[in-house]
Amino acid sequence: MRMAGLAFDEIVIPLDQPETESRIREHSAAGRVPVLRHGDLTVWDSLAICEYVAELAPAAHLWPEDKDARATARSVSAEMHSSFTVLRAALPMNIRADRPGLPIPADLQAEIDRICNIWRDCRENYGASGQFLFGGFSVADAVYAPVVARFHTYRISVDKTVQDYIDAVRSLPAMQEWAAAAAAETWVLGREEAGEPLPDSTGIDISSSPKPR
Ligand SMILES: N[C@@H](CCC(=O)N[C@@H](CS)C(=O)NCC(=O)O)C(=O)O
Repeated sequence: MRMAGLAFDEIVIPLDQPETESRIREHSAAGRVPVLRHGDLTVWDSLAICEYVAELAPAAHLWPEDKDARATARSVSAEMHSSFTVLRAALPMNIRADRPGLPIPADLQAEIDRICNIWRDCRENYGASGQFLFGGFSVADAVYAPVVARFHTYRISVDKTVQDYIDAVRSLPAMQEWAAAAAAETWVLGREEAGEPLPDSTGIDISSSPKPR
């Protein structure tokens, strides 16, 4: 919505708290965030929200104008939405953390390779007019933004084409605001930051290290 230039109010619901579920259910029976409320309408699930925002703000061209590019953008967005379960579990998104050197088992590397191939193919075939997967910023970039954040947090090794794309996404003011808001949060996410041990480069259980603010 920031990229579309739409004004909105944000209600932040901290995850992994005793009241998290009931607070989310005040807004959506699906029990998951994000949820968009627009007048009497509730739209839930990130991809449905992206589709709705693209319709609300046609001037933002959140889907590519070219039919083939648009179909490819929808395909890679749907693939992100429905796949990469190993990456989601092994590299939890934590935009304020800095965790280089995590071991990368073969199944995780396979998903990383698939994502890099998607980004490279989109950049090479459709991206010439800009810095993003389909040139100008699109829903596909929004959908992959959390993966960009993970690749940076865990310093995943990538080639120049992919690194340039990561840098472009991370340079977006909206992305920097997102990172700054996360850095200012005072709570610690149970699963990702304090719960399950995540080995760092020395193999030490970082869950016993001092918590970030
Ligand atoms: N497919 C959904 C997934 C939503 C989802 O799993 N959201 C998580 C946070 S990323 C959530 O709401 N968790 C609720 C909880 O942890 O209680 C989407 O993309 O909107």
